[in-house]
Amino acid sequence: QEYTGVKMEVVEWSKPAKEILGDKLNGKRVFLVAATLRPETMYGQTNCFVGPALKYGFFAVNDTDVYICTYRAARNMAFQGISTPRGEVNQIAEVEGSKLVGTKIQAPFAIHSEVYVLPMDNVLATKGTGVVTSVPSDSPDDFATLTDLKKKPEFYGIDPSWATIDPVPVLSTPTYGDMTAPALVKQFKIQSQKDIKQLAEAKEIAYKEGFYNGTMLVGEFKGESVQDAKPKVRDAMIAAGLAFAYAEPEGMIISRSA
Ligand code: ZZB
Repeated sequence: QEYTGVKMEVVEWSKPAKEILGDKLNGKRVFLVAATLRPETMYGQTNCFVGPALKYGFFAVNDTDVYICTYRAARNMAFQGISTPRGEVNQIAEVEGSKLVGTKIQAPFAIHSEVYVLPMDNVLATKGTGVVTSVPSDSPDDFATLTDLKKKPEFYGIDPSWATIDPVPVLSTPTYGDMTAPALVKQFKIQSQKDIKQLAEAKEIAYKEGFYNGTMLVGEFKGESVQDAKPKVRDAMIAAGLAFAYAEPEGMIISRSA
């Protein structure tokens, strides 16, 4: 599975992360790294998700940069030569996802250029980097989770101001218009992020609709088909130093149609 690793630079730490980290990072640039299959939707990021109970490592990937992701992902990156020296994992700190919540980060290519890290129950430790960039216009999981957070901020332990950004139209499909995920969440009567079965079905449809029938509404490739724009957005992000190719080894892939 070929993902795009999206680098989201930390702008301001959450209080708990700041306390834990102290001066461990001395002047390094730190990025949360999200694995996405949909680089063309990055214009519509409204936040980023971590699993509150998952462990995240801080990995020095070279002399200047630190990536935050699961250990498993850091190991894959080391073997893919994304970090140097090749094959070596250099972990400098570890925190629980819940402590990263409330951290402000840069969202590459997004219309809202700075967004917050928020909690999502369904983040899998076994897929991607364990960091998920959230695009509620086109990802049913993201829309359902963001809606949960907006409804019950105290329950999820977040400041309501971290979840105020609404879905941003990114692409349009003939059947669902410019808000594919909200339309599917409604159609499947999805109540929350706990409706895992319906969410999996909605995701499959959102992927297919977007890919085969979608037209870009924003960005450099506005007016082009999603199929054409997808690799172009990815290449532009990589050229800008904001992303990299990240592959998930065979055999570790979790089936998409559960
Ligand atoms: C942004 C995005 C925008 C995504 C969208 C999807 C969609 P899949 O299809 O099951 O392989 N993701 C990545 N890592 C994880 C994880 N560890 N746990 C849970 N979700 C994860 O999943 C790939 C997609 O699932 C990735 O692409 C990421 O969200 C999320 F408009 O990135 B995506 C219809 C989907 N739309």
